[in-house]
Amino acid sequence: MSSVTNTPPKVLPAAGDGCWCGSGRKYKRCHKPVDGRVLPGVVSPMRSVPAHIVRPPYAETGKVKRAPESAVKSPDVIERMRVTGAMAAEVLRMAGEFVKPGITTDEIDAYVHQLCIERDAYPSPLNYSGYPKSVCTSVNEVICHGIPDSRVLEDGDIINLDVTCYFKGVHGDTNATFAVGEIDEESRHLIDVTEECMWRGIEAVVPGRPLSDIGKAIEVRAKQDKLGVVRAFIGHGIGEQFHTDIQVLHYYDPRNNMIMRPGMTFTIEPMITLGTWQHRMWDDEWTAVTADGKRTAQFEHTVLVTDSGYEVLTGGPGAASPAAPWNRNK
Ligand code: HM4
Ligand code: CO
Ligand code: CO
Repeated sequence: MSSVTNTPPKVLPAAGDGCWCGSGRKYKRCHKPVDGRVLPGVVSPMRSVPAHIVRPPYAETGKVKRAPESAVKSPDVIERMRVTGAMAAEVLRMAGEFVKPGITTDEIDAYVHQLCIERDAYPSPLNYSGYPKSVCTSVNEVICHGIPDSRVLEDGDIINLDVTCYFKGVHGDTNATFAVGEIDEESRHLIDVTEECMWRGIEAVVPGRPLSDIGKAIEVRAKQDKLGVVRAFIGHGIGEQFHTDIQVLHYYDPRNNMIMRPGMTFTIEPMITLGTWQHRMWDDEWTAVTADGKRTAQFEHTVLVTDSGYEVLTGGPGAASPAAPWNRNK
């Protein structure tokens, strides 16, 4: 283990030689950059949040201590979650409008950070388990939790922005995938089907039914187009804590059998791929990429189970809706 390192040397090995990292694998099968894949850039220092903004408990230490939290929320918590959810939706919409070729993902982070603090909200990702930035920016084959850095967006990239705000003591979590300039047909189709998968999942939210209905609906739609469904990252309960113990799988598993009850709040956030569902983790321990390097897209909403179905808490103006194209002829 003494030779294991995270920092590449100045002189890199030949393709067939042992990797510099000490893994024992050949360099070309380990850390050799692959043409067309996303390269990590430089991560700027952590941004500060003005003292008057109320912080979640992990903000100072980076340590997430899970507290007991009821799955069914009180009317007061639900009302606060509507406010915070609408705020997160607005920040996501504005951040999406900011996306264009030539900007860096760090500039997107600076913008999202500013949009949150000017609304007196704390950007939930910041220092959550030590996450160093205020938004997740996941480009091309990055599945989720991409860290904003000095990488410049290129015409033809796709980018997911995952925004979570903490305001009035509750979190609102929503994400969407955006085109950078002109994108190819296959990427456009991936984005459109992924958004539809999210809505199929949301429409499966019915009180008295098991959570597994959500994953079933998503998986069925993805399979129609031979697309992959990522398994390692799942939707989650949300409320006074960013992630609570409700698990929302995006594929069918009969063991995901918790019954949906009015007042429950959770996210639905399918990650859909052009190839494999399997992932690899970068050395930063955050950035998850597809194992085959093919593109992936994601959409997310925070939803409330109601007496008759669902309410999207992160809807707001600009969000897609069940009136979207795939539902128009129903
Ligand atoms: S951390 N986004 N997401 N996502 N975490 C910074 C930005 C982040 C997550 C996350 C989806 C599902 C679950 C989780 C989670 C613990 C185990 C600490 C509660 O971190 O469940 O975190
Ligand atoms: Co999110
Ligand atoms: Co989430």
